[in-house]
Amino acid sequence: MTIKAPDLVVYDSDLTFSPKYPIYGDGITGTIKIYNSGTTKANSSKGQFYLNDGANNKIAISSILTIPALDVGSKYNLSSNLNLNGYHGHLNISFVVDIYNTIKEINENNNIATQILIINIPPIAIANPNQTIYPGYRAEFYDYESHDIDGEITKEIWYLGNKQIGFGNSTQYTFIQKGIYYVQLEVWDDMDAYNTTTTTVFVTIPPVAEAGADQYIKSGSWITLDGSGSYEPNGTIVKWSWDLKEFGNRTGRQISVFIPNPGIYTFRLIDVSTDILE
Ligand SMILES: [Ca+2]
Ligand SMILES: [Ca+2]
Ligand SMILES: [Ca+2]
Repeated sequence: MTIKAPDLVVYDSDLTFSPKYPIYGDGITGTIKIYNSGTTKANSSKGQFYLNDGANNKIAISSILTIPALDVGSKYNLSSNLNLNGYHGHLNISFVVDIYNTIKEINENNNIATQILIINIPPIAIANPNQTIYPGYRAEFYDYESHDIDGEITKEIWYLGNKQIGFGNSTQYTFIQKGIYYVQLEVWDDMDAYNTTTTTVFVTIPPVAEAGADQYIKSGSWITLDGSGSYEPNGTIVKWSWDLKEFGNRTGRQISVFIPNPGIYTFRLIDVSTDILE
């Protein structure tokens, strides 16, 4: 004797998600195919998507959805936004058809489909700090602290400009021309999500130190040293460092030194630095 009844059926393999490999924060749509494999028409019924948490609780992640009446042998594609805000990692998602059991079916045990959905958190790219070099010098780049909280960094790509690309944890590049260069680090995780960051290279002409002309003074008087003639092609000099031998080291654009005794004194302006050059 053939039982005359409908049979709503869903299959695990028909439960799909879009996007297929979502990253955290994406809107996610669930889709399920619902069949009537019974021998009579199925009346309209209700279905819902659930998240099965680790403690065996079913958390509703869609509204209650209406499935229209289905003729024998027909199927219905049902899609819904899934409310998965705050969840990530491997998620066990189910769809249940005829949730209120308003339809008496040939088989009541084939009304749930389950799939694993993985929501990936993208990696964070962190490169070395900005740096300043002179033309013709080599800048070095490091993947300082890039990380992926739910997986691993699997690939690092450096975009150095001029179509030059580097790979791996560190790379280097020689900059010939002065200018400002933006080097991009792109890091990928084991779920094929990526993140980028930029580190800047300032390629600057070195400042020129000018200590001023030789001076002749009487012993027992003050001499003024003036570094004002120093210049910096790309910026402003903010620090002047003097080596005054037995009179010590001093800093300042203009400094005065008391010379007690006759003699020849060589004072050197050993370094000038700008607001951009460390
Ligand atoms: Ca069924
Ligand atoms: Ca039922
Ligand atoms: Ca990840």
